[in-house]
Amino acid sequence: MCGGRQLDLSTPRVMGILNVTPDSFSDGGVLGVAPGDGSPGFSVSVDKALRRAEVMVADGAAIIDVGGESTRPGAASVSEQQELDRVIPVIEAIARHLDVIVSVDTSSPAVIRESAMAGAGLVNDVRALRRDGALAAAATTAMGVCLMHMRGEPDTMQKAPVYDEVLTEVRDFLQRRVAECEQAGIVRARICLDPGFGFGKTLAHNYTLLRELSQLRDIGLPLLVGLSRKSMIGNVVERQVAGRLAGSLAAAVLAVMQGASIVRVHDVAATTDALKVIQATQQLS
Ligand code: YH5
Repeated sequence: MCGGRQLDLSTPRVMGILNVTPDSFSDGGVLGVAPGDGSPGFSVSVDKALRRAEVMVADGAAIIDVGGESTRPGAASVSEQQELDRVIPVIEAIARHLDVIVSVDTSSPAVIRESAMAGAGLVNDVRALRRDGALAAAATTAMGVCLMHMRGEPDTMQKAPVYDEVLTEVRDFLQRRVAECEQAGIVRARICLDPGFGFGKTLAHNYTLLRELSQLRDIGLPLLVGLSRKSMIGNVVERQVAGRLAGSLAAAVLAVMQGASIVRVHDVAATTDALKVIQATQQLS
């Protein structure tokens, strides 16, 4: 499913988030170092990123999701070259040194192609390969793809989203994208699906989707969910980003209990423990 490698989804897996943006919401760009030569801009400390990935693998991550473009509303847009400069060295380092599947969080055809050559096994695209050339780029690789539902674009998506029935709309969208992928030559064994929590949805939409998540299993493909530290958790527990772990774990457990195969999280060790408790409960004796 994922490039040269097979991802075993017989038990749920943890995807660890590795942001390599200078303005990332959750880690404040702690991986960034000033270029130090007086040149403008930002360069990623590959070494720091690799060390952080190493800890996530030791903590139980099966996938490391490397992202160089912030999808936070209002975030600065990133040129393709900037995105390449940020993510490719990090992907190369992780693929070379760690026994883990590397995922690239991107919508850009060039980044998809270069990431595959650098050793990434999965494309995680919040735009579900809708950008010009992205579908064709992914098809020429052997990578897995995660197709996520998003209404609109990050800058505008939270402006009063309205759905007739959110689950039906998300399901129909994902099914259409799966059909497009298959037509482009991406076989179903390479595809996983994501309802896109927080992307063009109100709080009520997000909780409807979480409650009804099991219905997306009808499509017959593995489900990935990203709930970690999001506003839908923060709004309910009434805490800032740093205080959202317990709420995020509850949401991850609810998703996995409804059949989610992959959970995308910041807190790998804690989430791995939570999933182990689910697995122990489901083990027949
Ligand atoms: C996702 O759900 N999300 S980036 C705001 C936060 C905390 C976290 C307000 N990429 C997803 O993680 N890829 C992102 O606090 C994703 N699924 C997939 N497949 C947003 C994010 C976040 C935003």
